[in-house]
Amino acid sequence: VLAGFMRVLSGDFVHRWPTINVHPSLLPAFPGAHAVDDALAWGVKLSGVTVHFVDELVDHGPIIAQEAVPVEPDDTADTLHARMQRVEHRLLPEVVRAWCAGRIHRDGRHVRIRQ
Ligand code: 4DW
Repeated sequence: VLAGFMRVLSGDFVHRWPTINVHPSLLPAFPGAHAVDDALAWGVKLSGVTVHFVDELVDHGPIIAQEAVPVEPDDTADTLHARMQRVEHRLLPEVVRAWCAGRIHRDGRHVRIRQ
């Protein structure tokens, strides 16, 4: 499980070890290391959090869960990031729990979580 891990893992690694990442945007919008700044600069009214399987590319693997986070008019990177993190701290453990319980099923890019 990656959370703020910035080194790119090889395809060999991530295909051998299913790997999950949390990213502070609604992918495929704003991939990369500066997603919160990029969303603010673009002027979007809604961003969010994505939990996804990691593949050999960056911020590219199949999406497991997403939740929207509003961007407020006076947001700075700090206030928006804090709002994102409150969601990340709930969504990532939820997904990890589902993975450990064998409730996540993947069919290509399509992922389902069984309740
Ligand atoms: C990720 C990875 C690296 C950078 C930005 C985002 C996404 C999460 C991730 C970590 N390791 C991964 C992933 C992924 O999605 N897919 C694979 N492995 N295969 C990034 O920008 N890294 C640069 C360093 C930035 C910095 O230190 O600030 C870099 O040059 O590697």
